Amino acid sequence: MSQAFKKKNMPLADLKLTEILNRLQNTHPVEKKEITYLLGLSDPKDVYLLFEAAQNVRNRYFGNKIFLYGFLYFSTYCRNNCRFCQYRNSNKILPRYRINKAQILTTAGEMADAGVHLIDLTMGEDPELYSSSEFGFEQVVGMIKKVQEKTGLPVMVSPGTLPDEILKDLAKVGVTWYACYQETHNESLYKNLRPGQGFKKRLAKKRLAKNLGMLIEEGILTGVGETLDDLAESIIWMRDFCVDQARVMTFVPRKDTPMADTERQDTLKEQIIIAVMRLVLGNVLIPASLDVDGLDGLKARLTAGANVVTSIVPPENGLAGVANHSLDIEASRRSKKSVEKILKSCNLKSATIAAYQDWIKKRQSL
Ligand code: SAM
Ligand code: MD0
Ligand code: SF4
Repeated sequence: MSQAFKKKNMPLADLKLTEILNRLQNTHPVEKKEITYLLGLSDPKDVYLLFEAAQNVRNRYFGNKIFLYGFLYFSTYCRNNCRFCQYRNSNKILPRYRINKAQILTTAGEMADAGVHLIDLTMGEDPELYSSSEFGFEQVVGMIKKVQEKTGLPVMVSPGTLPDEILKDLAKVGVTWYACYQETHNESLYKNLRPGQGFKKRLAKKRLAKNLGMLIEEGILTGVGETLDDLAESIIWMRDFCVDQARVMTFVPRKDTPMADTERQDTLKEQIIIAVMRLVLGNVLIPASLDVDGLDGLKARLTAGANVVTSIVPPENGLAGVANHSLDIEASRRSKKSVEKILKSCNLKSATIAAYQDWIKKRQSL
């Protein structure tokens, strides 16, 4: 059957979908209403075409190679009260921890020996940071520098909004990534999610970090009352800011928080957002986080076009996740070994460290 005949007889919606997917796969511009249309897909046949197109784009830039991030949550204390987060200051029930410099270095070394490509050093906005104790900022910058020296790996910091001077110190010691998630680019929804934290301030920290030469990861939540228009706005913001890594995580309602009774959204929406991010943003890193559904959720996110497995947490170190405090960690299901089994089943494999560092270098030279 000729192409023309096939096209002539295709239902309008299918014609529109394949036309948009073809245009996006050839990195042609796309309008916001088309992004919103893709985000709203629900027919399994259409969603399959969307994921197929996203995989084509991922494979074009990254082949079958996947990057792996070790996750080291070194302080779970926080001064803020994000309504979605179990680590919010007002939650006095959740046990908290700070791990000391020696243990951070040992754990980071173990992660590097296991073969991750990056160490993600994450913390709450720990009130101790503003003191001169071991967890004071100057100590933390020194610790981060030591992690880089000891592991020889790039480091991502996910510290929330730091004072400008500290961001400058981190850039000076060569920190590669700054991750600070806006959750949404709808300012009123943001204010509801992160009360008392400036919307513009959070954006400005990413801008400063970028100007200091750091790579930027932006992140959004889905299942927090956002609209398709909000999601499209966030993806357009990511494209225009030229983020280097773009993530979406399904909100996991946690007990003892104001959003505990929110109904948990199906993971399919996160998959669709990953795929649309891949098509609109192209050659960026897109995480498949183990933190939302654990190892069982990995294949679905890779099928949608993700190319980084994040939140790899070694067992027996007393370390926690964020959305899920302990899911799959002590069962070693968030280990590199367990992840590589899933990669193999998807005809994917972990990249070499050299390939990851090469991607970083190229990105930094843009
Ligand atoms: N305290 C730092 C901050 O807020 O930027 C870093 C901690 S962690 C990386 C923060 C991120 O985890 C949030 O920006 C949010 O995207 C995600 N997160 C927190 N709680 C979550 C939950 N219950 N479900 C899904 N994602 C969550
Ligand atoms: C993850 N639990 O990758 C981690 C965390 C912070 N940079 C990342 C949200 O899912
Ligand atoms: Fe604190 Fe970050 Fe959790 Fe907000 S998301 S309460 S800033 S740890």
